[in-house]
Amino acid sequence: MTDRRTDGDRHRVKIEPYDQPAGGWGSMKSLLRHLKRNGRMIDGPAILAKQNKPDGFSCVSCAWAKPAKPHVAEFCENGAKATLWELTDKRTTPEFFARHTVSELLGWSDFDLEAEGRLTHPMRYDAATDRYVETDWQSAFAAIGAELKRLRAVDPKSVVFYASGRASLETSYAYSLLARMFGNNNLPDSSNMCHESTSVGLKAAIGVPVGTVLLEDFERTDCIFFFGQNVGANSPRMLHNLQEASERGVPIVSFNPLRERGLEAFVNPQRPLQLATNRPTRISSNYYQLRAGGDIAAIAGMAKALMEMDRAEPSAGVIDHPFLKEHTAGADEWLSWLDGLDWADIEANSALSRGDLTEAARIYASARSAILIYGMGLTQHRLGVDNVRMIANLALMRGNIGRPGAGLCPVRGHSNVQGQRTVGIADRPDLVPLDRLATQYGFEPPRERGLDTVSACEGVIDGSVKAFIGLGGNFVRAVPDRSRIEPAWRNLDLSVQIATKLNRAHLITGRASYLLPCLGRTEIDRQATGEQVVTIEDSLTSIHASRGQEEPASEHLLAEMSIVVGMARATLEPNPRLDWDAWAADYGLVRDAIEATYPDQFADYNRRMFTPGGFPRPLPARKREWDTKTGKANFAVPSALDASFAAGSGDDVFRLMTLRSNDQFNTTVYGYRDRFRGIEGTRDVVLMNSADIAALGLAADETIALEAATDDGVDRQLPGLRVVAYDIPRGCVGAYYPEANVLVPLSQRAEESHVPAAKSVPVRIRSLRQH
Ligand SMILES: Nc1nc2c(c(=O)[nH]1)N[C@H]1C(S)=C(S)[C@@H](COP(=O)(O)OP(=O)(O)OC[C@H]3O[C@@H](n4cnc5c(=O)[nH]c(N)nc54)[C@H](O)[C@@H]3O)O[C@H]1N2
Ligand SMILES: Nc1nc2c(c(=O)[nH]1)N[C@H]1C(S)=C(S)[C@@H](COP(=O)(O)OP(=O)(O)OC[C@H]3O[C@@H](n4cnc5c(=O)[nH]c(N)nc54)[C@H](O)[C@@H]3O)O[C@H]1N2
Ligand SMILES: [Mo]
Repeated sequence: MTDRRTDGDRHRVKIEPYDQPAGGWGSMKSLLRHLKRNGRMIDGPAILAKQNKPDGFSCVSCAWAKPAKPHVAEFCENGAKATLWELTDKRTTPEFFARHTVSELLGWSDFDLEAEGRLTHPMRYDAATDRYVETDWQSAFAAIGAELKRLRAVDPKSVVFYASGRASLETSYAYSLLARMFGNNNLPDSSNMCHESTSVGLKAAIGVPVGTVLLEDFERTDCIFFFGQNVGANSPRMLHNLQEASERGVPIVSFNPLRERGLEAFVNPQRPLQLATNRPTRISSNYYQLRAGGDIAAIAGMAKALMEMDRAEPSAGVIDHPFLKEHTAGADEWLSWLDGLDWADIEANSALSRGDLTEAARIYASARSAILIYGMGLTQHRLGVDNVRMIANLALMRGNIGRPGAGLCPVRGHSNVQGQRTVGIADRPDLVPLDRLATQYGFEPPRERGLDTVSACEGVIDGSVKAFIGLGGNFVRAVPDRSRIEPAWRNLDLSVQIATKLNRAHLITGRASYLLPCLGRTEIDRQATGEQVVTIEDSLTSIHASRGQEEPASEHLLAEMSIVVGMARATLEPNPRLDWDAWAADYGLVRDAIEATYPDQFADYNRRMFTPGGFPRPLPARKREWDTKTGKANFAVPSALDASFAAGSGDDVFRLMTLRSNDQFNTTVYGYRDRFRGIEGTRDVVLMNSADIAALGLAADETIALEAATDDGVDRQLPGLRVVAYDIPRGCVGAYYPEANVLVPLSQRAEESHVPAAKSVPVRIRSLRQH
């Protein structure tokens, strides 16, 4: 993709190792740069002070928990970037669209598209001029409603209702009802590309599809493990919890192919003394650079070492046998599987030594309670679900679930992605109380499984999907196999995108396309009954109220709820039991409806949502009650030691990890400074081990192409990448997401959960030099 203009960050490429801690002065400088760029030097700091406060708004960046007693500034560098990016003073107006054809905009970078600022008017694509043109809300809803009614009469399963993980619980609940009343469970969400492996794996293992720790567990734990989660860039507020733990002497053990700065050292910008002296707190006490896809083997090695220690000293209680007996099923099979494992296989598949894994096991065995944290490094693999089950196995061996200071902690992505599932955005009908919805609203909900993200993509390609509604997100850019999906997308009868900023997905148009601009969460949401509050669920299952603080970016914006209601009213027949307009006017009524559908989860919702720190949803696993088929917590033996697709391929096949920089939120690129990795001014790089660079006869800084090593007749190439020598295990390479998505085949997804296997894509390196 070419760049329209040279962003201030981009003209000078600088690649050199970064030795500064996460946080500290680097984050202060970055904050200032983003205040300035978004025109918020004067009022920005006051706005940010409201972030993640009981009377303020919940951060629009990650889903990390908000404490009951917040810090003076309860935000991080990246949360501030997300807020300022939403509150920018720049606008993408109808005049902008008059100046640029859609074909021209397709040549712009992700950064440049969003940097134009907030969308201001509802727009309709006009094929004759190849431009988006202004429309009004009524005409937009009428046209969308007419098209949806037509499609429903032919096949109600031909429409997809995607959600990207930000919209509030109230809007998400209404949106999932719209889909079900329309006639399908086609409710894919970003979670399908993300923590679906968790939803499937943890439900089967411990009976809840989510993690089990609360914030207070961080204050009581004796040990923390990190598997494939990059805290410094993706959930930086957690660094405060880690700093406190580290200062108590708690070991923090990380398994990651890359040495991520935030997992190593942190200077808290909110501690003036630490900031002044720049003397960092160590985060990880032990760091194991395993091979991508090597976690099953690594955890198996730790578990085997635990078993050996337990046998050597049966009275030491290394394995919690009473817990295994009372609470678990499958322990015998698990232990005998471990018994049969060969250390040589474990070492080969993890690229870690027996000594390292035994050391990690010792740390784990010495801790009374442990928290096991993980992220995309586990979920985005062929055996992503087995990865998650392995983490659960490890926890179960020492009874580390359902007691203080212990538990599983998947770190969710979008700020309300977990909550969207809680209130019904799910392609799997077994996750939703359909019978209750049937009585509450007097309709027959569809019972057939709907489309998840990958199957929705396949439906677009094979033509069975005719229309797509996107409640936020950048679908076409975030999914795999762009080169196959983009052309197929143009055959859709209808593409509707509800968004705050322009992105590439909006430029891949269907026969009819609408771009509907909405309020962001930071903005005041005024409705007929007054200013509205919304709620979201954080990564630790706590529900919070969030109140917008700023004047909307344009008077023509509608709240996401109003847009969903507008589409519902234009599409569905009136229902005496559901007054959509009343919902749009008063979100308290929607919360009453949610409480009626989920009485145990949301008891006394309208009052409790203001609880400082949020109110936790009740989770049986926290009380050691196991809502599984066996009524116990289940061990599971994995189907292989290698989680990757690249297994068994030739020597020239590398495992590509697609990575987030410290200067992006998913497809939103804030800038070109991946400070922690020392890569600035460009995203067009491939990180490689220097021995691999030498073995291939490449030169550092040489420009190469990556090509997918998948023999299915599809040509997948990413040219123009500069080779960067990097501390990464041999055989693994790294490149940035979403640029590298073109290399990920749709077919390479996690078994069971269908999460695209974005962390070990088999690729070959093609030199562009003339020989
Ligand atoms: N600022 C910012 N915050 C974000 C986001 C963002 O883009 N920017 N995105 C949000 C979203 S939607 C999500 S899902 C989360 C994502 O947050 P994370 O879960 O942290 O996801 P990634 O950054 O994709 O990758 C995580 C780590 O996995 C490591 N890794 C790769 N392969 C493997 C492997 O095989 N094994 C192990 N053990 N590690 C591996 C990588 O080196 C990387 O450090 O963050 C959320 N928060
Ligand atoms: N190769 C590879 N692919 C991946 C991943 C990876 O690690 N590697 N990660 C995957 C993961 S974890 C995820 S979650 C997905 C992300 O996929 P998506 O959720 O679809 O993408 P985002 O980039 O988060 O969406 C950004 C857009 O959301 C819109 N937006 C922002 N705020 C709001 C709002 O408040 N309301 C509305 N309606 N719109 C808003 C803006 O227009 C912005 O352009 O990508 C996945 N794809
Ligand atoms: Mo995500």
